[in-house]
Formats: sequence, C-alpha cells, structure tokens
Amino acid sequence: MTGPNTIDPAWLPDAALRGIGSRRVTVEGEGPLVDTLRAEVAHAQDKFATSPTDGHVAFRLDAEADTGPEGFTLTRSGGRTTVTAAATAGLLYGYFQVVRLGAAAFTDAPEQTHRPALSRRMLNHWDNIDVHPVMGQVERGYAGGSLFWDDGRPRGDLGRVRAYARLLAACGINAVCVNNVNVHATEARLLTDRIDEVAAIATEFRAYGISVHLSVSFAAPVVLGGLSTADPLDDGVRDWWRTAADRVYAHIPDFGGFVVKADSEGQPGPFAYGRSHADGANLIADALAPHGGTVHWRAFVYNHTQDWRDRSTDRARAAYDHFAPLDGRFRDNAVLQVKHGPMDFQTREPVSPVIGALPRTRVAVELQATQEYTGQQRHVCALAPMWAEVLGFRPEGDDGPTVGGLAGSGGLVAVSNAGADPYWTRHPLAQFNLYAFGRLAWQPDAKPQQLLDEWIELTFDPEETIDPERLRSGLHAVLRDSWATYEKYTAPLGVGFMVQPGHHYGPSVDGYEYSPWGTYHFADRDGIGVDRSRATGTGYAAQYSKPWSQTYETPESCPDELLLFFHHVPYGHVLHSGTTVIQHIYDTHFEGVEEAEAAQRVWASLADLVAPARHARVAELYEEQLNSAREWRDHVNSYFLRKSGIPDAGGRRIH
Ligand code: GCV
Repeated sequence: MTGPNTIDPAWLPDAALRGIGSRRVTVEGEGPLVDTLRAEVAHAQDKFATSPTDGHVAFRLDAEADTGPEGFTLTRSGGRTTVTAAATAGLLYGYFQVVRLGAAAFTDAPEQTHRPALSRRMLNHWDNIDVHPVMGQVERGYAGGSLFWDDGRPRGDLGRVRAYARLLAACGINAVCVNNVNVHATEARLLTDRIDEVAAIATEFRAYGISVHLSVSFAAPVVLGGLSTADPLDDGVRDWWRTAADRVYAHIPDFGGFVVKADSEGQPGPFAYGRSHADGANLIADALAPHGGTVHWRAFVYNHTQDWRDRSTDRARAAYDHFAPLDGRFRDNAVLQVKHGPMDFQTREPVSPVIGALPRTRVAVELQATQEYTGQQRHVCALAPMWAEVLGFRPEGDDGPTVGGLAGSGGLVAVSNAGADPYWTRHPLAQFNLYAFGRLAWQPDAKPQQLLDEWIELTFDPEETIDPERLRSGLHAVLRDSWATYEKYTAPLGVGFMVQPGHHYGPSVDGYEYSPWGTYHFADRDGIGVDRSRATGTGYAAQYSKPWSQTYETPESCPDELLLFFHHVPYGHVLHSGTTVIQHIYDTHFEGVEEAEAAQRVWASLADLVAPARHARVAELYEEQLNSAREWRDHVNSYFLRKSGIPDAGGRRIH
C-alpha cells in the first residue's frame, strides 16, 4: 500500500491555520485547556510569523456568558474576532471554529453562539492490546494496528495519541473508550494492574478536553478478583466493583466511566445469575456514581446460536424485547447504548425501535464509522447521509422528537475507523467519516453536503491547489452519493447480510443463510425477504409507534429501500418506483458498478490537484473497489437470475 512518509495531518494541515497564525491573538484565562489553546496559537503563529496582518483575535472567559460548559460565542466586526465562553472547553472549541471558518472568521458577520446539542460525543475503539488470532489487533479495524498499543505493550511515544486527540477535538468529540467491548484476558487487566496504561492515554486526551472510558468484562470480579460469582446482587461483587472504580479514579480523577457488552456474542452477563440487564447496569453504575462516572450499557443482546430452521425467532426483535420492559429501572448514571438499527450496521436498516421506546432511560445511539459492512475502508462510502437520515428520523412521527434529540439524554457514539495507518483511516477519503461523525454529534441536524465542504476546505488547502473549484466538485462527485452507490451494488432493498461470513468483506448471498446468527433473506424460486409484519410475520413491525408500525406493516406502505427487511415478496412485486423487485436488483447492480467506475475516472482526473501520495493511495484502492463491486454485481445478479429464472429486461450479460 502506498503512503506518505509522515503522518497525514487530516483536517488540520498547517495551511488551515494561516488565518489565525497571521493575526495578533490574545488569550485570557488559565487551566489545562487554555494552555492547549495557547500552544495551538503559538504553533499557528510560528508557521505564519512572516505574514502578519492587522486583524486581532481574542479568546476571553466570561463566567456570565450563556454558552454552557462547552459552547462559545463568536463575534466578528471591524477586523476584530472574539470568542467568548463561560468555560475553557468553549474557548478551545471556539478556536477550532475559527480555523474551520478560514477567511470568513475575519470578516464582519452577525454574532453566533454555538453549543453542542449532545453533551457526550464519543468514539468507541475496538482495540485489543494483543493481536487476537481471528480478529487481529483492532476488531473490525481496517486502518492498521492500534493507536494505543503495539506488540502487547503501550506505545512508548504517545505523540500520535496527542495528535489524534487534537483531530478529535477539532471536530467536536469529547469522549473515547480505548479498548474493545469484547474484553479478552489481557485487556480485562486494564481495569486493575494495567490501569497505568489507561492513565497515560488519558493524559494525552485530557489536553483536548476528551474523557477516557474503558470497556470492562461483567465477569471481572471472577476473572480478576477471584470471586466465585459475578452476581450483580451479591454484596461481595458490589464491593469488588466499588473498590475497582475507586482505584481507577485514584489514577484518573476525570475518568469517564465504563462500557459494557454483556450477554452478547459470548460475553458474560447478568442472565447467568437470573438477573436483569437493569440489575447488571445498576451494579456498575453504583460503583461509578460517587466519582461522577457513567456506565454505557450496550443493548446489542440477541441469540447468536439460533437454529436457522426456527422461523419464529427474529434477531431484529431482540433488543426491544429485552430492554423496553426495563424502562425506568436504570440509574441516572446508566446509559443504554443502542445500535442505530435493529441488526448490525448494515448498509440499510430501519432505525431501531428501541431508541424511542424507553422515555425514562438515558439512551445513546451507536453508529459504526469503521466500515465493517460498508466496504472496509477499501471502498469509498461516505456515511454522513446515512447518519443524517438516522438522526433526523422521528420515532413517533412528525410531531415527536428526532433520534438526534432523543440521543441528547445519553449521547452519540461511533465505533472508530482510525488506526496506526499514516492516513489514520487507511482510505484517505474515509477520514471524512470520522470528521462528519464528530460534527453530527455536535449538531445532529447539520447537512452532510455542508460538512463535506468543510472537510474539503480544511483537508485540501484551497490556496495550494491550482483549481480549488474543480477539486471541490470532483470530491463531491466521488463522495456525495457514494453510500447510495455502495448500496446499489451490494445487498438490495434493506435485506442485508449477503457478505462473506466471518470477515464480512465481499459477496456471499447465502453466506449466512443457514447459520446460527439470525441473519436470513429467505430467497427461494418465487421471492425474497423477511416477513416482519404483525399480521403474518415475526411481529417486529409492531415494535414501532405509530405511524411507523403502520407504514412498515404492509408492502404497499413500506418504503422501497426497506421492503425486503419487512416483507417477503414475489420477484414480480412492483415497487413504488414502478419497477419489479427482480428488475430493480439487476438495474441497481449494473448502475452501482457504473457509478463506481465513473467515480474512479473522476478521481483519476484530479491527479494534478491532489498530493501524489494521497492520489496514489486512493487510486490503488479504487482498483480494489471496482474488482469487488464487479464481484458483488455478478454474484447477486447471477444468484437471482438462477433462482427466479426471470431474465433481465435489459438483456445484459448475467452469468
Ligand atoms: C465487537 C458485530 C461485529 C463484532 C462486534 C459486535 C458488537 O457482531 O461483527 O465484531 O464485536 O458487532 O458490536 O459487539
């Protein structure tokens, strides 16, 4: 894989600091974040010391300012730009807003106050210390090894972690869970005798206002403490967790809390003791409460050893069935962390009905920036449009709150796509997913196209590019609709999981069809899809409130893109688009590959505008993307031609 000689600056190249670096800047206030801000300003001025202008930028603390703990007010008038905040975090976020605005930060404009809509904006790393025999070091990681550990030990030089923290703060992220939710034996010890390693990482993140969290094993009292039980109602177990939390806070006073995957895919949990997930979450919440910490308890609980012959069990139902009855039983410092869809980060899923179903429980919504099912950072797949759709969804219809609003109670979380690769995300264009996640967590109703423009302007310095407009429109052409393109050449109409088992890359239409994982499409010679209606299917559609329970109940009212998620229909079923299901499958698979080919040509045409190493890396990955997309097209089209016997109306070549 080609790459740069140094670590890529992503959306903070020095060129983006030109505006602030060439002005007179004053910074008021004290504290670690103000120290960071002063260091940022000094760095910018060092780079542009030779080009002073007469503008002035001031950062001031004002305890009376109505900005909340992280917000800021920006005023721009008469050559003076002022960031005012009630707390030091606001000054730092204000600094990055000034950077983001570029030249516009220094022209007159009405006063603006920015406050994050969500107070927790978190990344989850699925990093292991050791290299796991099947999953590698970073589970579902496609960007090299861990940023935190190497060769079984903490990285000696944490400068890279500091640089990562800076990038994250610049897009608004304020919390990071550093290790995998599947907690293996070595990583379990981060909670106890290896806590110093977490403390060292926390020092780097703290400088940028980011709290550190840890994934812990529910069985820790047994595997680390030598107790005979991990029963959440056992006094010895409760004492053990309290002592464990006390020790963590003795090392990391501003520690954020724990993330727990329990009773899920082999991880231990409260079911073993006949206890509920509220009992489990509250045990850990109580240990954290004296220190102000929070437990993020994942709702990803389902039976992964089901019998594929059993048509009555529906994995999509599981999280709601387990958790909706527990509403109101969680502590205030327990957050239920719910994947955005009911299955597992497929290219297209409906929004999880759990998100709106627990009004008396704090809920965080979990997205997946790491592209497990969306091309594994070898395919271009900009996820902001998907996330914006999820965040704008209203579980109770037009008059109810959005998912973004509901997540205000617990936060927005993404599984990180970053690793030790010099481009951070392996595919340089996947950096946009990380950036867009942070910005959407700050402002869930931000428009994906606007975020794309921001990212382009920061990442690709307009003044160093000979034709910024051609570059901008080229990048829009390759990124803007890339999720839609990816969806076209992979699994159709919301059915999901036609991937190769295990690693989940590339097509295998029946790969999971006769497996225990609960992920089926039920294609036969007559039709395809899962009947999840209340009337004749698994009843999943009835887990939604109105109007969605009605919308999803019948094939006539169900949106096309989710049809096969909710219904089993004949291949000749006519979609709202006017075409049949089988013809839609053929058409979209041909179109998707053509769109990817067109994007590849656009990228080639940008060779004179993009740094050679970055251009070469993306060009190389496009070769892989196109090979893979053609595999997808030919597998899926051939499979359905052979199953259905219905020819393509376009008479195109299917194998
Ligand atoms: C960390 C999916 C992934 C697993 C992941 C799991 C989870 O099943 O394939 O690798 O485990 O989700 O979110 O816990």
